[in-house]
Amino acid sequence: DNPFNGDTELAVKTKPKTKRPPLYKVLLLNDDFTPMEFVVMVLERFFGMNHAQAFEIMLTVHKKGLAVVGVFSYEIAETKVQQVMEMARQNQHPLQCTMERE
Ligand code: NFA
Repeated sequence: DNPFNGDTELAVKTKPKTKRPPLYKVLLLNDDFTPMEFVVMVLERFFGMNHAQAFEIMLTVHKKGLAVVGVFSYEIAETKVQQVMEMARQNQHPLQCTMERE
């Protein structure tokens, strides 16, 4: 009857599929034993921070218990965590570094 029926029903929208890869926060955790200067060195070496930035983030971890030290793709975040954990292990510090999906 209605010649326009086919045009008025079910206009389903599809999303343009431009999905970004998920990002991961790398977290550094405080402890009572790892020397402050060691943490600063780790932040300089593996997270490209200058000394002032590294000191500031180290103090945040020290005071708040943890801090995000960077946001990366899964593979890069995983590598950073491994590098920090290996450096801590070699120096017998209990420093902990983890990652979580943003
Ligand atoms: N809390 C440690 C100390 O007083 C320093 C520290 C900072 C350790 C950040 C781990 C992470 N020596």
